[in-house]
Amino acid sequence: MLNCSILFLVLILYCVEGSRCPDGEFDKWKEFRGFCYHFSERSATWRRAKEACTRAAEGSYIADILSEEENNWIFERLNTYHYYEDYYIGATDREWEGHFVWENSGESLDDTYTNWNEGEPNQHLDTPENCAEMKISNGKWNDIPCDIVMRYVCKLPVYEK
Ligand SMILES: [Ca+2]
Ligand SMILES: [Ca+2]
Repeated sequence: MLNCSILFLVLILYCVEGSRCPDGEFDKWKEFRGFCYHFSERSATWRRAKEACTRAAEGSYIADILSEEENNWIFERLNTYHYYEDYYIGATDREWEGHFVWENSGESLDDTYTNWNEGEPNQHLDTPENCAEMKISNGKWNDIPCDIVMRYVCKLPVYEK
């Protein structure tokens, strides 16, 4: 009987755990380690992506990526969608060239975590490359012009809904 009680409790906890991310219009929220992530189906400039993330749910923002585990999880998710398109993340150096910060916190990437692709960030076009994307090919990051239109990742703390 005790075993049945424990099983029941586990089932309840599983159901509660499984419903902590928003659903509805933004139906691709997925939970990982205390945060929900939305992988957009629409494409937008970086600024529009940032605004869309803010609108998507109360407390959500264009995603920062703070650890290798988080980066790997997001990269794996992107691969499962088979979109063949890179995704904006929340890093920008539009305020101070060469100094990338996370849009939501203002924290320097140098103080948190970085996963730049080889040779990036390189600011290599005439148009400034002041926004960051995750490359769907390898999960690494690249700086690109903020006006390019692409998909994006939003992030939402589970307990701040
Ligand atoms: Ca730049
Ligand atoms: Ca670049």
